[in-house]
Amino acid sequence: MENNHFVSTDEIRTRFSTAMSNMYGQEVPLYRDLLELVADVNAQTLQQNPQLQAQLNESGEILRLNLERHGAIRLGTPAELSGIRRVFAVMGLQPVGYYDLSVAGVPVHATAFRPVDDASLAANPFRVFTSLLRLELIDDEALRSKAAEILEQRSIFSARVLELADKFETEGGLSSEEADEFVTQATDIFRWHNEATVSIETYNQLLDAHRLIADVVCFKGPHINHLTPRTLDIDAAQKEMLNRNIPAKESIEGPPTRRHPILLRQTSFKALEENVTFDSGTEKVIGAHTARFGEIEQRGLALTPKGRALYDQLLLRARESNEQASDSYAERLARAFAEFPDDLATIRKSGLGYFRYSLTQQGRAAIAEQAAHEQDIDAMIEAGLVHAEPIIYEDFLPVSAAGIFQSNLGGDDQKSYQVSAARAAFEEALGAKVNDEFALYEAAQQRSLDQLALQLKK
Ligand code: OOG
Ligand code: NI
Repeated sequence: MENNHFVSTDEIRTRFSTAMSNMYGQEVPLYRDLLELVADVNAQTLQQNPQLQAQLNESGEILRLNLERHGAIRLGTPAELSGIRRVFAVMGLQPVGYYDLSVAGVPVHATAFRPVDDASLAANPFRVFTSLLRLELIDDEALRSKAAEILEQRSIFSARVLELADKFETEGGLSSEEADEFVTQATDIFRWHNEATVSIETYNQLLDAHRLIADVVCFKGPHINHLTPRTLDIDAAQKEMLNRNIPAKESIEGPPTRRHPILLRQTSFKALEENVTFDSGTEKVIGAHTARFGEIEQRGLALTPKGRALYDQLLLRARESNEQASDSYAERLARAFAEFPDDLATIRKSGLGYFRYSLTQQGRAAIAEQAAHEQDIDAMIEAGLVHAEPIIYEDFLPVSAAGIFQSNLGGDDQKSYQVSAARAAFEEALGAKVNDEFALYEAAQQRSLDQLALQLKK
């Protein structure tokens, strides 16, 4: 039953992402410069492209354009992960997808907590890439148990935030005042602490095992490590970072520049070095830690398993074909992706991407005049009766995520781990199964087709 005094999970998510943005802007002032840069690039892109402007106006997207699209956190224990799942559920975030980063030398696995239905994604697309440290990947047994012990001692949730999550679960919602209190408490989980919980010796030992292990283990909580606004032109944003002396990572992750963007492209500024106080119990020393940065993303068409397989194959080719040293990575990437069709009709007809189908004005008129009948979807599109709109990719890419991790850990050590994905262990820690991303896109496409079939039968 609808309960009128509850605020929607979408509203709680919006309050939360706003609070996070304000907090992070204060903690990392360079992040505010990044937001300004993205707003400038977006304004300029729209000015140069009236058609895009009209399209974003019509979809209402224009209102949300410069809002954050995602953030990222790194957790230490299964209990933290299952607790976070409960906290995020209050703001309408569900775990989607499993990402194994160990293959790329990062000792974590991850999921994306995100809205799953069309209306919630439209209302506020904020999501959180959430990693769980895989302590079993620390070789040194003594160090491994030490890290586990340190993590056991911290508790990242206040009693009140768990109480409010309980209340949400048992009563089905929160009042506006409770939601505000919840947002304050939830934001606090991700606050930066410039005092480490360990001595500088322990920190350095963990840093040696892997920089990321030190970042997760040595602090009071899982500080937010970046937030990410959405740009309409990531190539322009990357250039502009350099123009403004923002220390950009070397290359953009993901697919190359295309007429019709696919999946996700990302770039970031490198993590800042921040002062941290280390406490051995008898003395305090000031050291530094690098972990927190800012990122920019551009999203495009969601690919089917077939499209994704092609993407993975071409990406691998570009990354491995470095025989001709004179080629830049961007050139190799562009060359490899020449094989990925760049017109929407071919992409659609080859079953490479997901689309949302709807009647055009002409289609609606034809129905009203009873001149339309159910026929082949391609024929209806060609006749101008039906429009196929690309469904936007809402998830992440493991190879890209690894690139983002690597460029922001500071240091250039490359580790490798001889292990496989551990999805079952991750889901056990989470206390739930992760949603299958392809099934969600497939369902969104199918809903539009069902709706269309219904309209054509009338
Ligand atoms: C997460 C890196 C992954 C992305 O956008 O792919 C990520 C992290 O650094 O904790 O955020
Ligand atoms: Ni990110």
